[in-house]
Amino acid sequence: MAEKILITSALPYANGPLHFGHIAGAYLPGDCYARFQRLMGNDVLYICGSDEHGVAITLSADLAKRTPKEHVDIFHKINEDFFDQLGFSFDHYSRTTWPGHVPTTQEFYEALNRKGLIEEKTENHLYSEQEKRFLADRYVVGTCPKCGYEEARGDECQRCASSYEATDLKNPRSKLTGSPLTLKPSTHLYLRFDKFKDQLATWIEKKHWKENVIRFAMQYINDLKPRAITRDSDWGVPVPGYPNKVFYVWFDAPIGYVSATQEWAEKIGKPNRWEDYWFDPKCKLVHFIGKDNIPFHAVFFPAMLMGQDRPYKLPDEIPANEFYMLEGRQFSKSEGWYIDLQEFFTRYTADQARYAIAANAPETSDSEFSWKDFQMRCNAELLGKFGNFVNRVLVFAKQHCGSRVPKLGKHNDVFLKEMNDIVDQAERSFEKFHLRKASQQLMELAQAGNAFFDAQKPWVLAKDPARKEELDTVIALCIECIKNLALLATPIIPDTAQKIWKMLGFSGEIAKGNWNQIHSHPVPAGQQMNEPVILFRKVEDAEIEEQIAKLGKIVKKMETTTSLEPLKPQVTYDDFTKLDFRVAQVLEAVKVPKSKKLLKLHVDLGFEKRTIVSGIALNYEPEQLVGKKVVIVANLAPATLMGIESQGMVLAAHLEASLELPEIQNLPPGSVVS
Ligand code: B3M
Ligand code: ZN
Repeated sequence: MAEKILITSALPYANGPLHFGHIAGAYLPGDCYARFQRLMGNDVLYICGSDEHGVAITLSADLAKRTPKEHVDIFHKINEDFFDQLGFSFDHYSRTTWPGHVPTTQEFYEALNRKGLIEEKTENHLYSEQEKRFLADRYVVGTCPKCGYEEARGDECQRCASSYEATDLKNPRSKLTGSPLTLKPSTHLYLRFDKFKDQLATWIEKKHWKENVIRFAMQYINDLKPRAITRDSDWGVPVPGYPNKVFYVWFDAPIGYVSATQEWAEKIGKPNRWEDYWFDPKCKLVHFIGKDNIPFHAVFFPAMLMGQDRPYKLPDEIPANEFYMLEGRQFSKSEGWYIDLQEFFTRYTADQARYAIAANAPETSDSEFSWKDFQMRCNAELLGKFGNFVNRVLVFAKQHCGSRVPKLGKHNDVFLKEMNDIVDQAERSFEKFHLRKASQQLMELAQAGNAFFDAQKPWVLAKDPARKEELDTVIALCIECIKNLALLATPIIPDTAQKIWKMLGFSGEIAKGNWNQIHSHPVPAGQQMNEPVILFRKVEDAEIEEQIAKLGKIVKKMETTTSLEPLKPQVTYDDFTKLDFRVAQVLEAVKVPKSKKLLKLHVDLGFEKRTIVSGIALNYEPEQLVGKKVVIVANLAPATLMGIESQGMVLAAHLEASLELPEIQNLPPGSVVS
């Protein structure tokens, strides 16, 4: 029986162009899954759209001297085009500024309100007279109430690591304009998330989600508090009865999944059809997201759904992926560390990008796009294994069989069985969101085909007319392999799969076919095949070197143009020699609970081991650090950070949000650095 599956990918902010870093986490895995489930004959609805509200958007629009609406119109279009260029198969790509999103968001709120889950509170918030607005914590700087550091952030001091309310900062200022901030009372609506604690815990207990999703969600569930769902702004969904207030973007954005489905239903002329997905307990709801969105999808949105009086369904699966970097650093257009996608698509195809990203998807740990890896995936795998097999078989079949599919004669089942096993394994990989593995299995199948072709030596068989049946059988089996390759390729590299389908002599679209049917029905003997075409072009060393060099240049340019910190006052040599810098090897690294920026490191100094708390968690994952030899200040008086005594300080280079640790390659721990 066909299953009903509602698939969503996180709604990207229409606040800048998307890049491969986004695609690898919440998008490509969602598209491949949707394409796979359609092949399985299921009733799939794949929904996405732009997230167009929130302060970040109003601020960027201001900076760009545009209205928020002009701003989101630009990026909605750019991002939608980008998805098209990559061959995405959304059934609908909506936006949270479409008019129908307003009543749906307001109804969600009204239902929660009717149940007594909304509460009003008046508190002081930081206000900028100059900017005429209240500022969110992350747009505030000031003097740390604990250590007096003057550039402390709104929520956490980067010098002493204490956390506080932004209203506790002394001399608070706007991070963007430097304007002074004052305290001004404002009334906000709070959603009583705390009341959902037990219901959420019982619900999540039965889920077999990735370990990190459950762990992360449970941390939030254990600590649920009422949260403000309104903001003072005129950009967003208006709050009924509260002029000048809009809903907080994370309140309206997930409701965007529902309103996008409603818009889709209107578009197909069946306005109630959205209910068949959202109100059907048997429909499977799958949210593809990046790991930073876990609490919203596994805790807050489910609570909002539980608090409705219509029978909304709760998410069944939340495949959350890790981060995807570019050559070891986060993608950042403002810092020049990015790929110019317009240029990319003049040189490379969507399928090359899709395969390279899928084969290296950040499923269990962070991964990255590197130009060398891209070249290897294109040349060694897509071209060398996959394209080459398809081409050599079809060219051979043209020469020796007049491009007609030969008859399968007597054979032992070894190769057929091997193929079937790989196809079955790939089916399970797609089913379980293991895209990376499915990509590997695609190459395994191509490799098996190559090995079979080589071992059977059809070119020898072709010389002996008495062995015609044997030859036909070998070619027929290779054509079966090509058909199965097209099948496995359909979710990942759909254009290539379609080209193969056509070369095999089929009309129509493979994407509209059925997995089991295609798999179990041999390509009919006698079918006339089409002229073989080359599937992939070789990516030359020179072009890759050019790309890598360009990356370096863009960054160098930006490094000299961004404002660097002014030099500190001069010190004497004696001052300098008071500091004892040493090489320390990281033995262990873990995140400090409740802190976004801190890692607790256990390091070896050669003569002793120490614990050091370091604010590098936004730039390094714990597992990246183990084994690294870094430089520390070894004679700094210990300081307690988040309750942990830090016995030293790790040196790091900073530029705006980027951070890099200098690394020692050869000298042992304990060596003096001076
Ligand atoms: N726009 C955040 C993000 O792109 C947010 C997702 C909304 S999903 C409902 O990371
Ligand atoms: Zn401080």
